[in-house]
This record gives sequence, C-alpha cells and structure tokens, in this order.
Amino acid sequence: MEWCLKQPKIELHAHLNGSVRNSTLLELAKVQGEKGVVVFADVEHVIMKNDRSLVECFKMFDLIHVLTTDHETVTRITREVIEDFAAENIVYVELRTTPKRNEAKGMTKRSYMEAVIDGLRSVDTVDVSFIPSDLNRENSSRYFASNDNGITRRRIFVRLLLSIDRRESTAAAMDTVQLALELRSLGVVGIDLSGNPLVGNWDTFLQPLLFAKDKGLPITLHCGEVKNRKEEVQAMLDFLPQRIGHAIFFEEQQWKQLKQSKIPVEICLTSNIRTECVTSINNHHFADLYASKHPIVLCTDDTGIFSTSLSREYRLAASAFGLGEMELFQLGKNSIEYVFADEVVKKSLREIFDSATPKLP
Ligand code: 6MZ
Repeated sequence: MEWCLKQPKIELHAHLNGSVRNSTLLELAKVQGEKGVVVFADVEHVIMKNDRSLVECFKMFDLIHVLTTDHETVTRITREVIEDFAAENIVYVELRTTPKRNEAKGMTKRSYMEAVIDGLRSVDTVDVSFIPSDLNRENSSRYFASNDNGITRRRIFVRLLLSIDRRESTAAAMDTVQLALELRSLGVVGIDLSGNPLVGNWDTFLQPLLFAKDKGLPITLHCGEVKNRKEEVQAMLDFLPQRIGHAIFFEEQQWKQLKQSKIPVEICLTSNIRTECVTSINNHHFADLYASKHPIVLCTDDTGIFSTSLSREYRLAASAFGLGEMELFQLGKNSIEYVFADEVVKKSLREIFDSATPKLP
C-alpha cells in the first residue's frame, strides 16, 4: 500500500460530488438538519452506510446534491477533493462534475462552474495548475512549484470535464456543451455523459455530443454499466468517443469492436463490485482487457461513495490480478497517453513518471 501511495498516479474518472469526504457530508448535514432541510439522524445513517446498490448510489447522489447546493459549499468540496487527491500523489486529475442550476440559490450552470474553479484556486496544500494557456508556468517545473515567497510546493495538474446527466433534456445538454466551450481557457477539456444508467435515452444526447465532437471537445461516455442496453452500447461504440467509462455489459461482437477501436476504458474496480455490476473481482473484465493489452486506466469513480482511493484501487489490482510494481507503474504511466490535456502537460507527466521509475531488483 505504501508503494501505491508513493507512486505518481493519474486519475481520469472522478465525479466531484461522489468524492466528498464523509466528515464534510456529516458537517453539512448537521447544518441542514438545524435548518430543517433534512433530518440529521436519518441522513447520518445513510452517509455512513458502506454497501450501496446502484439504485441506492443514485439516491445518495440526490441527498449529496441537497447538502452541497450553494456556491461556497461547491468551492469547499472542490478544494477538499483536490487536496485529498494530491495527498496520495495523484499528479494529474480530470475532475468531472455536472453543472447545476438552482434558482433558489441564484445558481446558474456557469456560476456553479465558477464556484468549482474558485475551489481550484483556493487549494493551498499544493500548487494547482489548471489553466492551459499558462504554458510557461506549467513548463517551468514538473513536480514542484515555487510561490512568490520562494516556498516550494508539490504540483497537481487539474483539468475539468463537464458532465451531462442522463436526466437532462437535449437543450440542457447543449447548454453544458456550450459552457464547456466557453470555459476551455479555464481548464475544461471535455464532456462526460453520466447519471443513472437506468434512465434517459442515448438519442436525447446525440445532437449535443455531435456538436461537441465537431468543436473538437473530447468525449467520454459511461457505457454498458447495466444489463440489456445492447442498442445503446452499440450506438455509443459507433460514436467513437475518446474514452469509455466502465464497459461492463457488452455482447461478444461489441467486445471485439471495442478492442479493435482501441478506445481507452476507465476501470473503476471497487465501484463495479460494490454496485454489483460485476459479481466478483475474479470476474472483472480488467483481466481480459489487461491481457489483451487494451488501453485501460485505473480510476476511483466516487472515492466518497465507495470509501476508496486511487492507491487502494492500485493495491486491489495488484492483489487480484497479480501485478507487480513494474506492471502497476507501467499501467499508471500508460494513462498519460489517454488524458485530454495538451502535449505540454503530457510531456511534463512523462518526465514525472520517468523520474519515478522503479529500480529493477
Ligand atoms: C453513472 C455516476 C456514477 O456530477 O454532481 N455519477 N453516473 N454511474 C456512476 N457509477 C456509480 N457515479 C457518479 O457528481 C455526482 C454525479 O455523477 C454521476 C451522477 O450523475 C451523479 O449524480 P456531480 O459532481
């Protein structure tokens, strides 16, 4: 575990509201309990519950959204999530979140994202590098950055993906794509389609996603997370997204197509097991994809919801699939090629990994 903690790592599938610390959720629930918005005793029980089915996860997200809906809280959770990732040596993270409107709080999708970006700015345990045009700064150093007082701090590269929730309409999804285009200069690098896989239709999102593609925004799709979505999985594969999340329930022919396409797959081991989308770690498709050298990235999905961390996911992969330090290191390093950030960032990441290459015994 210590080795997994120390290694530089790349996180490409992390939902902001799924990665909130339990301690923060409890604190927020207390405040909302005092205001009569929630009943603290009920909520405390739900937050501390460990095993959640997929359906329960989405109920939990609804609860989290009740607790986190104001600008200050969005800023706070973003700061804490980045600090937690940096603390376990994640050197690059693509944090995804669904821009939300909330008239009661005067929140628009844009102001929600501004609150997220304020969160990135407010991190002070590490140097957060998220503005792509800031090339000189990103170029000047890799692992460390000096502030104006000459104090040296570790650096984490952060990029943002805007999520479209499967409950949204075509028009709402289009607003999110437009917003992503407007916020490119503030670190937004792509679009994610996520949300409860039991609701919504692929057709609703096709037009906004085609528009995003046309504008050169990379796309990652949650694909095949639940059974009996043969047509949707097929349409998603034919769409040729830049990455795919989960990829669990595929037909034989679809596995072949995935492998031929070489579309990188974001693998979330604990999430898949906890939600019972995969029956046991021994049946996880990681093994097949890894053996066939398909591009894969180990990710957490929701560190808060599933009480995990990227280091734990690495350790789990090591113990379940017999990977040694060199294999884990190489798996992490390969992820560089699948990030949505530009070549300047990729070059810095390659240098970070090269300087951390394990010594052969
Ligand atoms: C599908 C998921 C997910 O966007 O409010 N989300 N969507 N499958 C999953 N597997 C368990 N985990 C999280 O973060 C929470 C949102 O991320 C999506 C859901 O839409 C959830 O509401 P944000 O920051």
